[in-house]
Amino acid sequence: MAKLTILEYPDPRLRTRAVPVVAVDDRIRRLIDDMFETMYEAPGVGLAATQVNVHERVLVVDVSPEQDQPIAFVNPEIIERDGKTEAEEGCLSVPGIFDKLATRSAHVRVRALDRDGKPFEIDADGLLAVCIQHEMDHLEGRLFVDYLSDLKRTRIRSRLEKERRERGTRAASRERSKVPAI
Ligand code: GNR
Ligand code: NI
Repeated sequence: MAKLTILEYPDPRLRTRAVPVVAVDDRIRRLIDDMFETMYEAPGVGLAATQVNVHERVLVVDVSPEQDQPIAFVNPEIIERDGKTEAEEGCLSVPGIFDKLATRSAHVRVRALDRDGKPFEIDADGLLAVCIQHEMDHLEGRLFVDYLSDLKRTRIRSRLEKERRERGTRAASRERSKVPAI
């Protein structure tokens, strides 16, 4: 298993629309395992392949308190929606930013393939429903900040770019200090 690098907003690769998985083979099973490892280490309750720069329709979630109920979805489709819910959302690709969205369905029924390529359906509500919708947005190249006002999104983008610059400067000065003076 390997921990993968999570892309961060405003990385343009997060805007890629993922293509369907053609065959659930060992490559996809390895991707699923690596995505779970990356999600649990982050830690997060969900992860879409888009976030680790793989543009195929795979997502993983685990919203259980003990983080012991992993669910992997390949080629997921929402086949029923019901109700509306407002929930505070965050995203591993938009670190440190949380905001309330009013755009999610309260219940969804999802059809997908499991890690053996076998079709299954699941009824979700609460955090699981919100999380699945959040992950399916990633597969379309959409982020939760897209539902916020332009002003908020601009502020979030500036803040993350500034943090990234500061991180980069620290790494660069550490690197420079290793270079001998002569
Ligand atoms: O860890 C995560 N928490 C979360 C909380 C509320 C709504 C959605 C999420 S998903 C997020 C992990 C992530 O970025 N998945 O794409
Ligand atoms: Ni996310």
